[in-house]
This record gives sequence, C-alpha cells and structure tokens, in this order.
Amino acid sequence: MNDLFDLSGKVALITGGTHGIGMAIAQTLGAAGAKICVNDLSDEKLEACKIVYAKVGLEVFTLNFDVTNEVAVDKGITIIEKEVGPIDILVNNAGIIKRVPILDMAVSDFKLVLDIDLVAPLIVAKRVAPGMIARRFGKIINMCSMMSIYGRNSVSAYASAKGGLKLLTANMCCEWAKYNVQINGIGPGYIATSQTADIRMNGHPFNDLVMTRTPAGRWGEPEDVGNAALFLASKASDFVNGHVLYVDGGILANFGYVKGENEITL
Ligand code: NAP
Ligand code: GCO
Repeated sequence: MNDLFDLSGKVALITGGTHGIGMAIAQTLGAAGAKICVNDLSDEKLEACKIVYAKVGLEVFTLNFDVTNEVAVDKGITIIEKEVGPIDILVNNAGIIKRVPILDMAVSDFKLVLDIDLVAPLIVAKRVAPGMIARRFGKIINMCSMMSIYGRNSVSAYASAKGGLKLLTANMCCEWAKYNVQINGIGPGYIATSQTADIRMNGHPFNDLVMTRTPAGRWGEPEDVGNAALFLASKASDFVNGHVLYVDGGILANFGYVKGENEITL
C-alpha cells in the first residue's frame, strides 16, 4: 500500500515553493521520498526557506528564476537536470492575484496576471515535457482555483488565467497522456496563505463569506493541498488525467449559507 505513494528517487520541481501552498506541497512530496527543487524571485526567501525545510529534515535545491522568462526557465531547468537530475514531477504552483474591478484594471496588469498564472505553466511544462515523454514517465500538476470555473467581482484577470489553465491542463493531457505523462490540476478553495492574508482577518466581510459558504466551516490549510498533490504525483493516480481535483472544503458543492443566522434549513 505504501508503495503507491512512494516517490523515492523522483525529482520534483515546485515553482514558487518558498512558502505557502508550494512549500506544503514540497514538504509532502519530500516526506514521500522525492528530491525537492524550488524556485522563486527572491534570494532572501530562497535562503530562508532552506532553514524551514531543514527543520523537517529536507535538503532542498533552490534556484532564483522567473517562470515567465523562457530563457531563464531553460537555464534554471538545465542547472536542475545537471545538479539534481531530470524532472519527474512538475508542480506549476507560482502565481499572483490582483483584486481590481475590470473598469479600473490596467491592461498591463491584466497581462501580467495572465503571464504568471497561465503562460508561465506553459513555458515550464514545454521545457520539462520532452524529457518526460522520452522517458515515458511524468507528472505535471497545474495549480488551478475555484476561479477556474467561477467568476467573482474584482478577480477577472486571475479567473481568466485560472480558467485558461484548466483547459491548458486538458489539452496537455490530450497530447501527452499516450506517453505515460499525467497532467492534472488542483483547484484549492480558500486557503490560509499570504495570498489571502488581507481578506482573511476576523471581521473582514470576505472572511465571513468564506466561513458561511464553506461546508467544512474553516479556511483550508496549505497541507490540505499538499496531500492532494501527493495523490496526483504518485502511482495512485496513474489513470487520472486532465482532471482538476478541487480541495475546497465543499464550497463548490454548496449553493447557500451553511451556518449562522442566515442558514437556510427549509
Ligand atoms: P503565495 O503565498 O503568494 O505564493 C506564491 C509563490 O509564487 C511565491 O513563492 C512567489 O514568490 C511565487 N512567484 C510569483 N511570481 C513568480 C514568478 N514570476 N516566478 C517565480 N515565482 C513566482 O500564494 P499561495 O496562496 O501559496 O498560492 C500558490 C498557488 O495556489 C498560486 O498559483 C495561487 O494562485 C493558487 N491558489 C491559491 C489559493 C489560496 O486560497 N491561497 C487558492 C487557489 C489557488 P514571491 O514570494 O517571491 O513573490
Ligand atoms: C479571491 C481569492 C481567490 C483564491 C482562490 C480560490 O480573492 O477570491 O484570493 O481567488 O485565492 O484562488 O480558489
């Protein structure tokens, strides 16, 4: 049974894995035996994360490169292949959000979000997939969102990117599944990380919304997403392909309030 989730000898790259969801995924895959590589844009964060990883017994290979820059991605992955080995598991986790109403949003900001959240997963996967195809083994996990299928006021760029990423995931599956490469997405619900820090404070209307809409009655933890990633990175998911696994405490299943004075029981 344990063999199903054993990642010994596998090399995993988790983009933007210095904190938050990326770090939880890296820790979970590392605990299952994978050799972990993470990148980010800040040398300070890359240094600091090594200490956090070391505390859970993981020696992590870190590298500074921008996932939106094709040349930098090529250089970075060439270094990883040389220093650590060919990448077996790619988690396209790096992402940003800009919460701005459509009429107020600069087109350049819209494009920036699309570049990081949609085009970058394509750039990194394009660099890594040929090796996976040649070796007839690979797992690619694209970090989608509930916003892959929902709209919400102020997150148009993010939702456009994450909706696109869901379909990019399906198309990667259509083209690469025959080479024993599985490409899936994870759609986290509302997870307690720096991305949601400013809307999570007690008393903030968005915190109330999350708490009254999530059947599980809580924000998700990065570890909740890490566990789903382990499934999608492991043998246990070898016939799961082109799918988005929502890790959302049930929000997508629910149309209504789940607690408090507005609870609808009729
Ligand atoms: P986070 O704490 O903001 O972490 C995002 C990571 O991506 C950071 O390490 C960041 O680096 C890195 N990054 C951003 N732009 C980059 C670039 N151009 N090149 C390389 N690295 C870059 O976010 P999170 O909440 O953990 O989210 C991780 C992923 O899950 C994102 O794709 C996000 O959209 C998605 N997600 C999050 C939630 C949620 O509720 N938190 C829900 C659904 C989906 P710096 O720290 O140096 O900026
Ligand atoms: C927001 C949130 C999100 C989440 C997540 C939901 O403002 O609505 O930040 O979009 O981070 O992606 O799945």
